[in-house]
Amino acid sequence: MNTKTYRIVTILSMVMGFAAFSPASANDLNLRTGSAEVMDANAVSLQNLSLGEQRYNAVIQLNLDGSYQVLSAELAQADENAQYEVIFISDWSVETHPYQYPSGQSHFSGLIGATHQSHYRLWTTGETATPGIEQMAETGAKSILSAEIESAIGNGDAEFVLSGGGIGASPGSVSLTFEITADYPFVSLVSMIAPSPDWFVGVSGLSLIQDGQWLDELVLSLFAYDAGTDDGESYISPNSDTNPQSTITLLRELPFVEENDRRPLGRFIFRRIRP
Ligand SMILES: [Ca+2]
Ligand SMILES: [Ca+2]
Repeated sequence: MNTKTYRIVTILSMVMGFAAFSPASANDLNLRTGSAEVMDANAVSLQNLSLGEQRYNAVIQLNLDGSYQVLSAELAQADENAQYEVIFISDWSVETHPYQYPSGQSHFSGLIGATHQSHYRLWTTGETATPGIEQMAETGAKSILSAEIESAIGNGDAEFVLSGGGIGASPGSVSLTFEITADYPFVSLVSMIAPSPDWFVGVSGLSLIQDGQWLDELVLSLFAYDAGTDDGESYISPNSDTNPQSTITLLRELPFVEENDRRPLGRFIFRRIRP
């Protein structure tokens, strides 16, 4: 038995919970598997066998005497490229957030973000906002943030700029379709809450690959963040630079948290279109 075959048998034995070389019948197969396909009368193909953090695909021959034989097994890899749609749904209304709600004015600026590697951060709570995040959070403009992302792309930290529409009147929704690759499987995406001093919603460093596979769907509730760059405390506060600049924080007070009730403003739904 060569090393590779030994490793495969060991893997399957661990998954099945059998001693390394015990015979097993089809009825004894107790695998956590994403899907199984009967190849012919004697063989089954098993995809996405879970073993710790890894997933494996295997073809197993089932013998008449109840024994089995591993014909092949390999680490399951995510496809190199994927395409996703992100649907931004805003529930933010006078019903969800009655305190000083800016009726007739409430909207969200155009989506802006990036696909990137794990170490890169477009924004992080507890850190100071970049000039691009400040501009986005205060005015909804994308130019500085786009330039920062282009610079990160030039450095090899990010791959694509994600740029989409906003929500002209909240509640409402908008969607954006984007490409993503296995080398840059993380997404960061933001939108300004408007009107507001420097408040925004978004995600930071979200991986669309889990356990080696592209996710089918991921739903994330959106809460309000303060960019730490403007002092205003209500939706229509006049512009007033925070000096010195503060850090990005999750807003835990009015108008977003009332009597300890912190309701999301909406959600991002990431849906895989292909493969
Ligand atoms: Ca602020
Ligand atoms: Ca400012």
